[in-house]
Amino acid sequence: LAQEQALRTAIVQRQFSLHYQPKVEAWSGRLIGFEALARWQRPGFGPVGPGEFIATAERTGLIGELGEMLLRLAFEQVKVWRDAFDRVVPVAVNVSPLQMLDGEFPRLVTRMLDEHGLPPQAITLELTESAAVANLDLARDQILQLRRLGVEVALDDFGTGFSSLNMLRSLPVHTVKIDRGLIEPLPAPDALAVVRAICQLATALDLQVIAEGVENEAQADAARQAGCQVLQGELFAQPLTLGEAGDWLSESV
Ligand code: G
Ligand code: G
Ligand code: MN
Ligand code: NA
Repeated sequence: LAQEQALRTAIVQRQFSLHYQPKVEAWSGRLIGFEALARWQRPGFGPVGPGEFIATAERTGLIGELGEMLLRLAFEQVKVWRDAFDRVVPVAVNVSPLQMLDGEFPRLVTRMLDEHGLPPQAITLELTESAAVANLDLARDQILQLRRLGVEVALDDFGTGFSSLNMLRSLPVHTVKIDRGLIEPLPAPDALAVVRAICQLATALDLQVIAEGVENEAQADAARQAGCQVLQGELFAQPLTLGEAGDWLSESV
C-alpha cells in the first residue's frame, strides 16, 4: 500500500523518465531506432528500474495512467529529435498487456500521433509477455487496429516462458524480439540452432527478427549468421540518458 501511494505521488509529480537503447541494423551497424526504457527518479532512492514498479502499477490499476505518461514522453522526444536532426528516429515503447488490451488504446495512440504531428512509423510498440496472451482474440484485434494505423508491434522476450509458437502465428505482429536468454549462450551450437530456427520461422511468417542482449562480437556474429536483421545490446550501447542518445544521433547518419 505504501508503494501504491508512492507511485500515485510519482505519477502526479511526473517523476519518470526514459532511457534510450540503440537498435542497429545487423549487417551495417547503422542506427535504426531506440527502445525506450522507463526509470523512476524516486526522491531519496535514486533511479528505480521498471522491474520494481511496472508490476505494482499493473496490480493497482495505475498502469493505464503511467503507461500513457511514458508513451507521451516517447512521442515528445521523437518530435524534439525530429526538429533537431530533421529525421524521424523510431522509438519502441514497451506496453503492458493491460494497456494494449484496453479498448481505448488504439484511439489514444492515434490522438498522440496527431497531437505531435508524427507519422505512425515514429513509434513502435513492444508487447511484453504474459497476459496478452490470456486473450489472444482480443490481442489480435487490438494489434490489427494499430497496424491499420501504420503502427508496428513487436512481440518481446520471445522464446521465454510466456511466449509460444501459437502467439507468433495468431498475433499480427511485425517483429519478434528474441529474448536475451537465447542470445547469451551464442555461439554455442545448440543455442545457434534454436536462434536459426526462430529466424527461419519468422522469415516464413514474414516477420522481422531482433536479437536483444547482444554483449559481444561472437554473439553478434552468430545472431547475424542465424538471420537476425536487427541487433540490440551492450555491445553497441547500454540504455542511454537523453543527452547520450542525442550524441549517438548526431554522430549517426
Ligand atoms: O531497463 P530494464 O532492464 O530494467 O527493463 C526491464 C523490463 O521492464 C523490460 O524488459 C521491459 O519489458 C519493462 N519495461 C521497461 N520500460 C517499460 C515501460 O515503459 N512500460 C512497460 N510496461 N514496461 C517497461
Ligand atoms: O523490454 P525488455 O525486457 O527486452 O528490456 C530489455 C532489458 O534488457 C532492459 O532492462 C535493459 O537494461 C536490458 N539490457 C539491454 N541490453 C542488455 C545486454 O546487452 N545485456 C543484458 N544482460 N541486459 C541488457
Ligand atoms: Mn522490450
Ligand atoms: Na526482452
